[in-house]
Amino acid sequence: MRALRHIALSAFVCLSLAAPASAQTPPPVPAPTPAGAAVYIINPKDGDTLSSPFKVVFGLTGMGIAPAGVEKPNTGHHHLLIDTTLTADELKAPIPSDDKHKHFGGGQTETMLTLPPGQHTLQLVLGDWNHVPHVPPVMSKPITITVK
Ligand SMILES: [Cu+2]
Repeated sequence: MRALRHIALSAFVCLSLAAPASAQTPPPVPAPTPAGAAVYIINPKDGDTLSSPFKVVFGLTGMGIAPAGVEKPNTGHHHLLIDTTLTADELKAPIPSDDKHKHFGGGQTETMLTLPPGQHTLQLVLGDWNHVPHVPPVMSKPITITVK
């Protein structure tokens, strides 16, 4: 009886040690969106024709700006999508970082952009401290501009 109890205990300890640490770390929980939150592009305007470099000004109401890495309720940082959009699956994960997905993790509210001549779309998406869009996502209406 005593030996059996010892074996059972050993088996339990082994199983506990075998569990990888990552399995115990829950995935990042996306931050909830407060009612009335909206993000929008102040400049340029939809349909504008301009030359590079040009300034893009970000607008946000109903929420605050916090730098990336700072977890604070009802805040986030801007992301500019250039000639792309986020799929339903992508909206549940950290926003990629490349030429089409620009992060403003320092809390910036404007940027200078240089784009090749032609038509382009711009869209803003707010991401939480972990770069994950809020639930529901706070996204601007996409605008189309023409670069001379
Ligand atoms: Cu980000």
